[in-house]
Amino acid sequence: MPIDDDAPIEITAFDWVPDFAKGQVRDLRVRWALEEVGRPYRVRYLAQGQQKQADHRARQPFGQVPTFQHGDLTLFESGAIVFHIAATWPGLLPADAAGRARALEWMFAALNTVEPPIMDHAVATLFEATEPWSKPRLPAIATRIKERLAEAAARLGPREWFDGDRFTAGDLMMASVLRIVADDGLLDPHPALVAYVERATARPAFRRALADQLAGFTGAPPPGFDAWERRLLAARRALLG
Ligand SMILES: N[C@@H](CCC(=O)N[C@@H](CS)C(=O)NCC(=O)O)C(=O)O
Repeated sequence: MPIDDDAPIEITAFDWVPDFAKGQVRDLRVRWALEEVGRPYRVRYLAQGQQKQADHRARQPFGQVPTFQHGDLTLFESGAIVFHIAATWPGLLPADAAGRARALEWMFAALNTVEPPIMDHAVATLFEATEPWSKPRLPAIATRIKERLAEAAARLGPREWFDGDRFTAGDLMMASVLRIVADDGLLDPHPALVAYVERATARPAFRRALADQLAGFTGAPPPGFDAWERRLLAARRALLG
């Protein structure tokens, strides 16, 4: 069935997350892409826990956000959603087939090569920071991140964007993934990556997307959250020295 490009767009996002996750929830990538291509959207906000209920699982089988609804099309997976946005409206993909393929290549590189060790780091130093297996895992994770970042920096070289002088959906994903560890100082050995993330996140579309995500956190934490967060953050501090 053809998609009506002008059909309304609705995404899902959380109405509350812990402070450490604010500005990192993956609906930001979708908001950013929509801002880049100039498409308005509305947001269906979920309270914590609602993502696991049947009506949301009908949209997202893994019980997560984001999802994206555009006319009759419902999508999950931020990468697939950003690609759909980039393929539907101009602004995030070059016009030539080779350039489009390379943008897709960088989207996969971000999600499938660079993000996994970065997420392992987040899991070990945050979500599973209190678990006994996290500390022994850290050196191996750190080595893999170091390797990936050095390789990414080597490829970026003096380029403005990964495929040259044009920002694409590939950069949107690479910058989204790299900025996860920017505040931990892991990019600091590579000033080119630091500058790349700064360049990407200075884009007006990113600033609007981030402001809108942050403005959407109007909900309340689940009961018992404070004690849980205090335990996690203390364990994180102990792990990271
Ligand atoms: N690969 C998925 C990952 C989605 C994901 O990890 N979503 C997180 C927020 S960033 C979530 O909904 N977590 C809550 C949960 O798993 O219950 C995507 O890129 O869309």
